[in-house]
Amino acid sequence: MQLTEKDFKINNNTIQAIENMEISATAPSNIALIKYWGKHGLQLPMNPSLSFTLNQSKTITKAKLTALKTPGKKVIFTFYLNDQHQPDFEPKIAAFFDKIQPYVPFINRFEWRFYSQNSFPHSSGIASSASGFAALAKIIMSLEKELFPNYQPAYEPALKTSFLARLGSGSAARSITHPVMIWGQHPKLSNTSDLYAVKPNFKIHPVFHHFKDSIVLVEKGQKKVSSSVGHQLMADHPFKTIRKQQAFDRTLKMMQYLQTGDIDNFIKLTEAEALGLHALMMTSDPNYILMQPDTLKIIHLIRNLRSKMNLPVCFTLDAGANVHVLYPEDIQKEVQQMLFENLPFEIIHDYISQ
Ligand code: 2P0
Repeated sequence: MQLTEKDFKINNNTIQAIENMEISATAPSNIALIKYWGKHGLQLPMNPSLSFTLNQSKTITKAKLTALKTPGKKVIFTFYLNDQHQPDFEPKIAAFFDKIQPYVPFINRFEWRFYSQNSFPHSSGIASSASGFAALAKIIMSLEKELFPNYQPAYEPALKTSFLARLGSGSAARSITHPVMIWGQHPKLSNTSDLYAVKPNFKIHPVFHHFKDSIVLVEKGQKKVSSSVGHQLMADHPFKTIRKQQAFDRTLKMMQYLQTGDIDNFIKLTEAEALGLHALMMTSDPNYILMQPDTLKIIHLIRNLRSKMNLPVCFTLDAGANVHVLYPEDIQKEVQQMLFENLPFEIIHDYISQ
């Protein structure tokens, strides 16, 4: 079943009286294998994307709510990261509240204080917007449940969580359930949607169980190009049409490899997709080179390890210089030792849980 935007509008007037409340939520980060790059309208993706949900890298957020006597026009809130007030983060959160208001009209009845923490180091270059907005969406869904205890929507609540999270940050739509998520409507995958991410309807092969993702932090700090700017560059990109078709085809292929445990083709496709993402950035107008010399060194190191020691290890990249090293659990000793001996960078060892 495919849901429409109307389905997410709450249709129930019996609201519980709540004065004060604390709600906490944890949401994982995710790493895309098939990349979301390009969007239109209200956070709608240009193509489907497919991701692994991480386990260690996550955001933990506590919300303290106080009911207002008169609901505000805008949602009133303050955002703290690691107990420090972060006014820089607030415009994006305010825009998120504006976008979700029609679907969760009760949010302006409260004044909110958010206390957020990431399990990964601050400014590590790991996207915190995915886990951050997914955690906020989970909190708002918990509040919806408290306020409307008798409301039983005709869909899994996780779909609305993903729907709301998407309106904060596209990749946040995928930070909802484990181990794999697909966001974006695909004509061959009947339950997929541009509005929310879904957990695909298949079991991943045991070779991918507890699959490792060691994130090598080549570059810490703020992203050089904001994702929103990057996505916009796809609007008039010379390779837009071919890229779209490629992402649709690759999503199906990746699903097949994940199911059959075809790790050789998984490696080939994962790396092609990572390099393709950077190739799109290098060929947009203006263009960007987001890899650093060390990014390339690590890529060569991984490829050497694969060819010389015959180990099924590969890499993927986000829109930045950091490298995600992906490999099965049974070779973790060899790979982690190689990373430790050769790379003078901080590394976060994460994994894909079931
Ligand atoms: C992804 N990235 O699929 C791709 C690959 C980065 C590279 O989604 O503007 O922070 O908030 O919707 O989700 C990063 O973009 O962008 C991203 P917005 P988002 O993970």
